[in-house]
Formats: sequence, C-alpha cells, structure tokens
Amino acid sequence: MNQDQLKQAVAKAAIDYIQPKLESDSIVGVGTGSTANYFIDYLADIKGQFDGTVASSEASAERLKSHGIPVYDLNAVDQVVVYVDGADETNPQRMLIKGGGAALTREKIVAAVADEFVCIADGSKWVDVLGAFPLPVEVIPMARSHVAREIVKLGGSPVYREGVVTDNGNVILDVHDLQITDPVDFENKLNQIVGVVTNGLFAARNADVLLLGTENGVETK
Ligand code: ABF
Repeated sequence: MNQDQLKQAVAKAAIDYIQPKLESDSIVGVGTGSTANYFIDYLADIKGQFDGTVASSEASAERLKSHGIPVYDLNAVDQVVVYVDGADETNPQRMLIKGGGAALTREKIVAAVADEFVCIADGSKWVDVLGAFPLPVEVIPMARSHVAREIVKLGGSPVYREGVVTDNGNVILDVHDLQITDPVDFENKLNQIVGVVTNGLFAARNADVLLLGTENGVETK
C-alpha cells in the first residue's frame, strides 16, 4: 500500500474503533490534515449515529459541513467523547509532534477536552526520538523575534513559516535540529517562553490510542 492508502486504512480503522462508543448525543472531536480528511469522509457514512462534532480548524469544519455533519463551537458542548486526529511524528509512548498544518493550538485544546484521543498515522510518522520533523510553535506576532532567540538558547533552530497566519491570527516558528529525549520537559520549557501560544509537542497529553498504518495492516499501539 502507498502512503495515501495507509492513511485511508487508519481513517477507516478509527471509524471501526469509535463506532461502538457513540451514542445519539455524542460529540466527536475532529482533527486536521489529509489523514483527518479521510476520517471526515468516512464519518459521513455514520452521521446518524452521533449528535455532531467540534473541529480543530476552519478547513475541517467546512469539510464536515459539506457532508451535512453538524459542527459545534467547543464552548457549546459539555463533553467530547473522542478526538481523532493525525500527527507529524509519533514515538512509541504515543507522544506526538503536531502542527505541520498550523492547527496545533485548536488541536491541543480539543485533545485536552476529549475523554479519549485517538491518533491516526501512516507508518512514516513512527520514530524512536521526536524531532526530525521541525517542531511547530505558534507565537503572538509581536513576540516572534524574542521567542526565536529563546528557542536558540534551548538548542533549537527556529525558522519563521513565512506567509502563514493561523486560524487564531498568529504566526508559526518551525524548530529544526532537535532530538527531543524528554518531550514532557521540553514541552513545558517552550510553554514558559512569553509570547508562545502553543507548541506542537503533545507529550503531557499524549494520544491514548495510536492506529498506525503499516505494510502488515493497521497496528493498535
Ligand atoms: C494534523 O495534520 C497536524 O497536527 C499534523 O500536522 C497533520 C498531519 O497531516 P497529514 O495527516 O496530512 O499527514 O493532524
């Protein structure tokens, strides 16, 4: 199977995984990216079996609505039973780098609210040590240079993602040259920098379940 077929396979596996947990009043958290897009398309097939969704990006909200799936403001819901989203990297502890699509802040919020976080990823995302994929950091625009200097002190090489404005009106620094051996500690250190809104390490709140697409089929980690 090629990478696209692996993404489709994990998206379908996520539907099979969540379907038994859904009730007529359930709210499903929906992520962003090409793997999440496949999930959205499969979710349309079972749209009568839950109430609606919250989305981690405007793009995903539009795709959900185009399928006739209700999308709620997160403030309007009491509970998100499950959140399904992709990742840019995952380690064996299901700690993730996310944010390649610049939606990391809303993704982290929905992940924090959700009872269960299911990550769907093709096998190319599997690593022993996080950091080969540049770590996205969402930053308040006026703090960009300050945050970049502080990241250099932590050993990273930040690169401004030119031309990108997040759904929240902020900018992204992608941090290269990292080998993140203690992801929870590094996530916390980045959060301490004034001007950082969110960083793309999902370590303190890692995924509860990882559905990984491999040549041997979908593995549940
Ligand atoms: C989102 O989509 C992001 O956190 C991550 O950057 C990206 C993964 O994209 P894809 O599924 O297209 O590989 O989940």
